[in-house]
This record gives sequence, structure tokens and C-alpha cells, in this order.
Amino acid sequence: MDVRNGMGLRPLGTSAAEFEQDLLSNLYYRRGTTVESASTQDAYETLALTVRDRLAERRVRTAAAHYAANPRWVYYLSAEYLLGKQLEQNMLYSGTDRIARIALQQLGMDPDEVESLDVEPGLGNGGLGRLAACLLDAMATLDIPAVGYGIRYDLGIFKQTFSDGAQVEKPDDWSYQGNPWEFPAPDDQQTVFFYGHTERDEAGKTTWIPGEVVLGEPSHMLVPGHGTDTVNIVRLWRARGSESSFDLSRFSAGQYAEAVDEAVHAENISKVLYPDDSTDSGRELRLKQQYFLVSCSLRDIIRRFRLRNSDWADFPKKTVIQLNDTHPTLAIPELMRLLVDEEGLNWDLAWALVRQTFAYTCHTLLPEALETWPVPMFERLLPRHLEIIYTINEHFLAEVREAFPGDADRVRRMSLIQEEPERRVRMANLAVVGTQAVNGVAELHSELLASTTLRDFAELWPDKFHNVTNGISPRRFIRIANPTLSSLITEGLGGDEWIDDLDRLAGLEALADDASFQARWRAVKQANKVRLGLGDPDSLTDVMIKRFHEYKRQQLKLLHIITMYHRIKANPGQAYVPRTVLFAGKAAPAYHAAKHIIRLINAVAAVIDADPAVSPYLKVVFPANYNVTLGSLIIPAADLSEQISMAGKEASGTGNMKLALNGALTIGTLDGANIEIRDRVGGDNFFLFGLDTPAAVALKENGYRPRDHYDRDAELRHALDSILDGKFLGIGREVGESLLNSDEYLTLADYRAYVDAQDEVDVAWQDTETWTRKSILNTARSGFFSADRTVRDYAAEIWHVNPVKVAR
Ligand code: 8GP
Repeated sequence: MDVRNGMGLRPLGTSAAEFEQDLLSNLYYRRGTTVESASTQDAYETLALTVRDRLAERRVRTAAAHYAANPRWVYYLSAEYLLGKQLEQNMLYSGTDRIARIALQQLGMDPDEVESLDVEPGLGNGGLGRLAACLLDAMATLDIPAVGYGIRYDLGIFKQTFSDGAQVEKPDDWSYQGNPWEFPAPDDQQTVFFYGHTERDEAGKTTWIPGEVVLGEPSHMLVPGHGTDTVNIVRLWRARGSESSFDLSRFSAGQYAEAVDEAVHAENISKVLYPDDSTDSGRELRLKQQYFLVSCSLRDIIRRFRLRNSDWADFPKKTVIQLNDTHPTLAIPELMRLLVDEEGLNWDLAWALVRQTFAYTCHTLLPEALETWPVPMFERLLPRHLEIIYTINEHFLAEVREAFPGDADRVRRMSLIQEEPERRVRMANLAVVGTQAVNGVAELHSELLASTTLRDFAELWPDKFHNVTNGISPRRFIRIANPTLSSLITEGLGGDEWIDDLDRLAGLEALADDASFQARWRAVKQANKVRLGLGDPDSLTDVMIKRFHEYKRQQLKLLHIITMYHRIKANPGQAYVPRTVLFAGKAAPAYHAAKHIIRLINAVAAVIDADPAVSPYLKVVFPANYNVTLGSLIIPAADLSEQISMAGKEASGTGNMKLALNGALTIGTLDGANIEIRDRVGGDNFFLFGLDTPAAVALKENGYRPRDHYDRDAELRHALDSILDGKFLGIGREVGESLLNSDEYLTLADYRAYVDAQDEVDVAWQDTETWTRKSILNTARSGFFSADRTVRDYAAEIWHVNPVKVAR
């Protein structure tokens, strides 16, 4: 039932005329202006509010249904969310996309111009943050009662610009103009403690006397499901100084900076997203951020639990908390603290409840990406939590000693505290010990976690380890990103049910050889290239879009480009397959090696562009500031998807799935989810090359010498020499030297196989019909990579939750 009826409110209309009326009303009452004097910003905010209003009613109904059901909830804790723009999504999900555009036109406004003001909240770095957003989308679509918790960073991931081809970072003040999608919830504000010391009374009860108190101010954004009435939320916390943090007497004395010192200090906690994708910044502020997120969220989770429940024994029955990597792992000792110190539960009962409540997803294999914190810093910031971790460790190591008597080395490796070379708290170990399930994000990754990175733990608790292969939102990454292909698919399949049931794409197999369907498939790709506006739409669009990291090997792609350049220079008369190579992605600001690669790419692009013998065949483009919005433009235009990481390094990848779903063919190694993509699309429709994980490991163990490959392969030598000799505007010697002298990620070892596979790509491209067939089959066979399937896997294997349908 429409809750508004009971409240005597009028239901919002579904016609363009009614939408227009609501626009006018919102313009007047919420922006205080009229059509005649509205700015584009006024129009945008009003449009957003009018769309939001239509989801708000579903949200109210969802909350009522959840309250009535008192279900088991999924609480997703993540330091990062890359949500992407909200407007287009919310128009689609609320069914207002068509009427909104008509209404705007009726009012004399340009819908495209108005919509262009929607800003992407860049509250994440890369794959991990975007996965969080895709999972929220799928949970809502599958009617799973869920709340995402995160931090409302004032400044999101930096804006990337280029100066002389080098990456320059600019702050991303994403909500400078306000954020119409956000609902503040001041009633649910929380208080967070830091520093100080602990005290114990005679009864043994411990109290934490904090040295700093900060407020956590929540707001939430709506997370609507597609094709259902469920609207979940993502609740983001912002740090605030308490009222007393403003020093009025200092202000009156003219000491303006000092007067706000304390408040500024507090607010810095949610000031900026840490821009490192895989390395530990080691800064106290980051640990503070993590505790801030955890402390606010747990208190909110408990508040919600108490709305319908009173017995702590029921807590794990009603609550599963998924830790998105180790960033929110402090939730484990924090829940222990709340249960033992504040609620007075005994340790053993509290520990049993905690362990049943949490689950942990690991997103990496790189040992340097596993977080650890120096004990002295940890102790200063969170004195009580360190005591709790010590106690957990004592009990845990006793368990290890019992299971593996006399194995002191194992005990040392598994301890929650690293002793050498300095004492540090190991967050991944804590995350495994304090949870009921641990999962990797692709089959290979989960196997490698259990056999290498977390092997000791998998030997102790084999049943705790799971695989849940990542997935992507079909709504965002094909329906919204690629509307023309979506229409063609809907026509081909005779309905649009595939959007929420992606396995139905298999029906396209029957059309893969149909000449007229193929022609239309190509026309869509062509139009998407034109829409992207980079390079010749007839050329093979070859894309590598992802964070810059040496393990992902943008440098390998670059060596291939330089090789193509040399071949064309050597034989200018010949016909070559024209290619547009597109790079996009950011490097962590302190990751110098990755930034050198960026600079070299831009230099190579400039040299090629200036060379009339080469530029008709080869163009390198590198649009700045890759984000969800730019990705959504590039992915539908891609012919070839570069997934060329060193085997055993990429946990999963999700860009690989987005590109395959949009009909790009993959050239890739046997790494991460590439393996599962190839298994499904078929070896004939995938360009495989390079060392597999065992071969890569063996090569490194036997003493890898990159120079051997350089000495042996003339084309490789030519490519590397041209870098070392400064042929590309004098840029990139660091890249060349690092490849020749260390090449940690086996770039040179895979070079020949890669270039040969690229030659096969050129051959395949020239057979247009066969290529189109492969492209259609890639889409047809990508249904497995829907985030809906991923969420179903989590729900069945790890969460054990059931959907709650929201009645109309
Ligand atoms: C990424 C992985 O690199 C990528 O393979 C995977 O697809 C994605 O997570 C989603 O599972 N990892 C991160 O983005 C990341 O920030 N990892 C740091 C925490 C180590």
C-alpha cells in the first residue's frame, strides 16, 4: 500500500505533465525561484529532487517492510564506494527517464545540459570501491535487506590532470555545490573516542578514558533496486568537532586559527580519501579514519538491532557484517569492546557472537598491500583495542599450538602481532581470526589465498575459506552505459528481462551468425566510438583502462605500441591495421614508477601523433581523470580489452567483465577472473598469451634475468633502446632501466608472446564477420559476471540471508 495514502498525501504522478508540475513546485519551494530566473544549477537540483521524491516513497515502504520482517541484515562495511553519477541511474530505476526529459523540454530547458551537472561522488580508488557499489546495487535488486556503511569524504579521489604529460593531482571537491542525493540524519549522530588510557575497577571492568572526542554525522544516499520496490541505503559518516571544540575566548581575542584548531583537527578525519590503491600509507590519520568508520557504524548497527530485538544471543542471527578488505577490521575488537566493556558480557560469549557476525573479503595477493600498523601508534590511538587484540591473540595462539604442537615458526607467522623488524598489528590475520568466512574474489585468487598468502590459516580452518567471483552491475555497465546496444539486445531477445537476469544473454548465440544482426551490432559499436569522440571509428579501438600499477603492466602495452611504431617506420609503404590505443587510469600520487609510465605514454603518443608516416595507422590517446563516468563512455566503444597483468597478481579484475559484456574481445593472461571469462566465452574468442602462475613463480625462483630476453629479441631490444636513448622526448629512462635491470613483473619475459598474440588480433580483425561473431558471443556468454549472481553466491554461501519483498 502506498504509505502516503494513509498519511493523506497525494501520490506522485507518472505522466510527463505531472512530473512537470512537480518540477515547478520544487523549483519554487525548494530553490525559491521560477523557470524564468532559474540557473542551470537550479534546474539540475530541482530535477534531482523531483526524481528523488519518487524513490523516497519506495524507501519509506522498504523501511516499513524491513521493520515488520525483522530479518537478518547484511551490513557492508567499506572505506570506499565508487558510486558513479546518480541522476541517470535514479531516473531509470524510478521509471522517470522519459517523462523527466519531456517535462524539462516543456519548460524550455535542455535536458542534456541539465543532466550534465550531475557530479560523480569519487569516494573510492578503483576496483574495490566500484565492487562495493555494484554489490549494493545487486543487493537492492535482489530485495536483500542491506545497509552500506562508509565515509563521506569531503574530497574524493583526486582529479588527474596532465602537465607536460606528467600526472598532476588536483583536489576533488565533489559536493562543492551540494549533493541533492543525500539525506542528512542528525538524530543518528555518534560519538567517537580516540587516544587516552584505560582503567580497571576492582570487579575487573575496563573503562576507556578517551583523550579526544569526535562526532560522527551521518547522511545517506538511496540505493534503489532495479525492477523492484526495494530501496536500500548507503550511510556515510562525516567527522565534526563537538560544540566545545570551538574556542570562543580565543576567537574573541583575535586568535582565529587557534580558535578552530580542535574542530579542524576533528574534521580532518573525513577530509580526504587516501589515494593509494594497494600500498599502506602508514599514516595515523588513515587508522583514525578506519576506526571512525567502524565505531560510528557499529553503534548504528546496534541501534538498529535494538529496534526489534533485546537478546544479545540473537545478534548474529540478525546481523552479518561483511568487511570489504581489511580497512574496517577494527570492527572486530570494537564489537568485543562494546559487548564486554559496555554491555558486560563475558569474554567467551562475546567472542562467540563476534566471530559468528563477521565475514571478510580479501582483494589482493600483494603482500605489501596487507595492512599492518605499528604497535606504538596503535597503542596511542586505540589503547583499549590493543589490549583486546592481545587477549584475542593469546587465545588464538593457544589454539594454534594445540593444533600444531611444537611448530613455533607457524605460531610466529600466524600471530596477530608481527615482532620483527618492528612490532606491528597484522590486520589480515585479525580479519581471518575474527570472522566466520573469508573469501577471495575469483577462483584463482581464492586458491592462491589458501595456498600462499593465507595458507597457515587455511590449514587450520579449511572450511572457512570460500570463493565468490566478482561481478558487475548490468544496469550501470550495459543498460545505462550502452543504451543502443541494450536496445538491440532487447530486440534480439524479444524483451528486456535480461537486464535483471543476465544469463538470458545466452539467447544471443542464436543471432551470432545472422548477417543483419551482425551489421547492426557493428553499427552500434561504431556509433559508440563516435560518441566517445577519440580517434577514427573505423580503427580497432584497443583499450587499457584501470589503475596504473606495475603488476598490471601498462608498460607491456607500451612496448607493443613502440614495436608497432618501429614496424611502420621501417616499412612505411605497407598496409597496417589502424589502431586507436586508449589508456585511462590514475597512479597513486606517491607511486613514482607508475607515474613515469604515465609520462612515457603521453610522450610516445605525442611522437606518434607528430609523425605523418605513422599517425594514419596508430594513434595513442590518454584522456585524463578516469572515473566511472569516463569508463562508461569508453567501455561501449572498445573492440579489444587489455587484461595483461602478470599471472598471479590481479585478484580478479572487473573492467575485464565490463568490456566483455559490451562485446570487446579480451587479450589477456591466465590471471584473476580472466580465466573464468575465457572458460565461458571460449578459447576461440579470447586472445590468450603469456606465462601462467606456476611458470611465473618458477621463473622468479630460478633467477629471472630480463636482460636475456633483451639480448635475444631484436624487436624488444629496439623498443627498449629507443626508450633508453631518449627517443620519446627524452622521457622514460627510469622505465627502461627498471625493465632491463629488475623487471619485477616479468614484462620482458612475456613480451614476445604478447606481441605475437597482438599479431593474431590484427589478423582476426580483418575478418569482419568472424570478429563480429566473436564479439556477440562475448556478450552472450558474459551473463555469469552479473553482480546479481555474485550477491546470490554471498547470500547462499556466506550470509545465509533471505530476501524481503516490499509490498506495493
Ligand atoms: C582490487 C583488485 O586489485 C582487483 O583485482 C579486484 O577486481 C577488485 O579489488 C575488486 O575485488 N583491489 C583494490 O582495488 C584495492 O584497493 N586493493 C587494496 C586493498 C589492497
